[in-house]
Amino acid sequence: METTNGALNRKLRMALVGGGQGAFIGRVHATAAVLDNRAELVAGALSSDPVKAKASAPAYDIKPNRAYGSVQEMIDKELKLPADQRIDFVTVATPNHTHFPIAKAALEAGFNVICDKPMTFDLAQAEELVNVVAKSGAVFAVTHNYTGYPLVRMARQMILDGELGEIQAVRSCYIQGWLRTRLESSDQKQAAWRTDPAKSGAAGCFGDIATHAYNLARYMTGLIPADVSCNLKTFEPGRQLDDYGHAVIRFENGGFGTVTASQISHGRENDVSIEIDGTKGAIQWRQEEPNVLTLRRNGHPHALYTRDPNAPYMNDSGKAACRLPAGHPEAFFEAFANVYRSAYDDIVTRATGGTWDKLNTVYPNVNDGVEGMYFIQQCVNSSNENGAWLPLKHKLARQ
Ligand code: SOE
Repeated sequence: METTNGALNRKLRMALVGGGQGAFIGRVHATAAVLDNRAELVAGALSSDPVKAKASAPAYDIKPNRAYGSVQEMIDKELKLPADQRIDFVTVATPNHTHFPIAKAALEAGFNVICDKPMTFDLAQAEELVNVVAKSGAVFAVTHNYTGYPLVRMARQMILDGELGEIQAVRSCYIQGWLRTRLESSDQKQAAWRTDPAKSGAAGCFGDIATHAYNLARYMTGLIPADVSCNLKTFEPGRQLDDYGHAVIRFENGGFGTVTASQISHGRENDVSIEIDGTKGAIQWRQEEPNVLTLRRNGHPHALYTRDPNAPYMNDSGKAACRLPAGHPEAFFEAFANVYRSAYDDIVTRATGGTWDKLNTVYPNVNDGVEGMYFIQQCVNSSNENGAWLPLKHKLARQ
């Protein structure tokens, strides 16, 4: 088990925004954030409805005096607490259109922020948030949680170490079937806001899950994008936003990538998968079988890498993301917790007066968040221009 944050010698104090009754990802955040005993959930503004916000608190063991009716009330009252009691960070687990105002208010109050994806409602908000983060000096992480899987981190290190040679092609897919029908018309909360342009933003499927697939391709390969051609589609009659799409990406090194996302594929659950082709080898990974990664090289048997922190082939990046020995499956919660604990390292550094590299973080940061919003914007614009090639390299993205 981790020590309680080194020199800080105490648990970090967390506030959750969102996660009230009927929520999904809020509970995931609350579970992952405390998995390593480095943080405790002490406060929350769990719903935009003040009554529901307070009624949801017991489910998280949040005491009534820190179960707030609004984000502003939470910030005001937390700031009035003595420094050794107030929260250290705010987790934003709300629909997309509220990420920016909540994150901005928390950052300006001096709190660190862990924000769900996509980072904001549009690119303009994302670019402004970069400035707010810089001015605040706080830690900011975006929970592109698929970057937290041990074999994803092992593969990323293999690629950065040149084991696959030059990366020439990447195919990143995110295939679901849960919106095959108009679930949103049955008032299902998770479907309702994701399919509402006023809450989701310019894209539906491409905003909700293609952003994960694109972020994973960028995170694992390190390739710098040049431009994108995209076609989005709304198959379900009456739906306002895309529920399917393909994007083709040209990278600066001459490499080629594709991002495919679907919410309408019968029988598919949460099928994130990625295939990466290098000049010395190719890898394949699927989130629904996360403890196995396949490496292929012409003329060699196919190599099946299992998540084994004690295996000689497991590099330091993979090892650091493991909690259990081989054969004891680690998955969604542990990967989510890996994003949190990488962010905790920098939060502890900040709290003990240290400095850290704010751009090349292990966890997705505000610059990665901007890149995600630029991806959405350029894909929607390209699709509206019949698949026109549009620039995809953002000046604030990791280079
Ligand atoms: C629904 O598509 C969803 O909950 C996404 O919003 C999450 O980001 C993804 O991790 C799981 O599926």
